[in-house]
Amino acid sequence: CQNRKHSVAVLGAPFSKGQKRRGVEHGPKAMRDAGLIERLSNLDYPVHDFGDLSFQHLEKDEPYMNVHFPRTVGCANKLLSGAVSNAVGGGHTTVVLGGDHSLAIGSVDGHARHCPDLCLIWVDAHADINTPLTSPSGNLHGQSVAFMLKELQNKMPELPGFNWMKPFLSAKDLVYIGLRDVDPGEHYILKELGVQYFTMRDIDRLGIQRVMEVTFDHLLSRKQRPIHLSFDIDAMDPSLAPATGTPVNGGLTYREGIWITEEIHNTGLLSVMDLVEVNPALGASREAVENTASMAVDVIASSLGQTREGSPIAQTQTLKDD
Ligand code: NNH
Ligand code: MN
Ligand code: MN
Ligand code: MN
Repeated sequence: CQNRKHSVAVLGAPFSKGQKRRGVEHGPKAMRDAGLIERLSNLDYPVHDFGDLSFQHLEKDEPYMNVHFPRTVGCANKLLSGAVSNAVGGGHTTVVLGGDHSLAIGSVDGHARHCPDLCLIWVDAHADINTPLTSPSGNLHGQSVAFMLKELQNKMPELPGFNWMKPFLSAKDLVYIGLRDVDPGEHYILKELGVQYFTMRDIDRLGIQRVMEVTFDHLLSRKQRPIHLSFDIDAMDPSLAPATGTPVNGGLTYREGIWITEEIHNTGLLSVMDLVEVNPALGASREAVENTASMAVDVIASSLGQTREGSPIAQTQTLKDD
């Protein structure tokens, strides 16, 4: 798992069975239509678009306890884990386009296979740390982190579709940013495990600059390590990203969102990122969908080095030729 990456891989994960609303499987197309690949091509490394994965459709997938589509979600994540592992192994900074947030299970798992010392930054209105027993909805996109954490191993029932993976992450290697809708069971787990998290209230109090300083202090002060950024578009304020399944008022401003991603880029340690929960079927208008997709593209481009002060690289040639 080397730190120096010279290219970007884009992987589409058109997957929606981690929740019950239709349309989030069209997220990858919406972000591509919003000019993602062109925007990344303007940065200073080659971009490889590996297209979209095709996930198996399982005919019979009865709920297990209150959990919906366990085999379908488990099977899709197994495939995604392999794909992410290959992309990281190929030396690419990898971008996974969702799809719903249950795909982070496979994405972070595949990343961890190559980089076992990774740390995870989860930018979201939600903590996605319910277990199958605490989940109020039965949706696996609200449980992704619980599958990763070693500390929750004995709290997790054996779910059909998930026997290919084992928990691989410690609670101390995880930081949340943007929380504002946390279920009671999740709140209990966060406190019990002593997870570092920053709610929107913490951001109001400390400012986003200080929040990022404390985040990196927590994750990177002992050693430099690869970063996995899992960015749920619903972390952003619904005025900026309305086309998503579970919008919550009072989210990140545009400048807070971009500050987070610029600071992550500036560490030089970003290894894999997910951009999830863009749902083109849920915008009230075409404009609402386009705004959401465009916000997502800005988040990705900024994570990969697009700056607000511009870059000399694109200009140099023209100036020299004069
Ligand atoms: N916490 C709720 C649940 O477990 C909602 C999760 N929804 C999300 N998470 N969009 O990011 O179902
Ligand atoms: Mn989420
Ligand atoms: Mn969310
Ligand atoms: Mn750069």
